[in-house]
Amino acid sequence: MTPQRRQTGQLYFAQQLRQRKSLARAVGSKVAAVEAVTHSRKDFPLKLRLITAAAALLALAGAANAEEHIVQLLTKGDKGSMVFQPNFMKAAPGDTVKFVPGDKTHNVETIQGMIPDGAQEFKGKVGETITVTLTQEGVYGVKCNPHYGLGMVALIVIGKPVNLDAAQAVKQVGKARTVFTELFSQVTKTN
Ligand SMILES: [Cu+2]
Repeated sequence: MTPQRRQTGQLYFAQQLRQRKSLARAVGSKVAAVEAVTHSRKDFPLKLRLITAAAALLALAGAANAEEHIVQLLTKGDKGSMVFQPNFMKAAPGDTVKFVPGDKTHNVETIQGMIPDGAQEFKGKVGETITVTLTQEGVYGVKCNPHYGLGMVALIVIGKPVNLDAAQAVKQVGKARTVFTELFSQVTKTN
């Protein structure tokens, strides 16, 4: 190895060390756990081990922070009939929401125009439990299709309500109009 290459190598490892130290500060003790796993595989090249450790850390950090929320779809709820319970929720990007029908008459689906740009629409079958991961910031308006006109709707706020105006501009059906008016007022009250 020429002196110059050795120096480059030393620089590389100094950089790696700095990166690992800042990563360690950011994620704390998880570094030790991940490194213990990757270092036990001696046949792994060092660079690959570092990359693997960084990827595992990111996955760990994401999984540790994401929460699962449960929403029931009920014929008779605490606050009346044909309801999502709860029908208003604030959550963080990356959180999951599990929609659980109390009986086989309800479904959940996104309402057109009531999800953030870049977010994916979702639609469960009647009686089906579905779990969705909401990553885009904004409000998500959902309905039970058979009971939409009876006001069976819900609003989920992920991070900042960036698409609030667009969602509020969507024309609603029957009792869903009054329910959404109340749900939107909770967004402005709590933000
Ligand atoms: Cu329903």
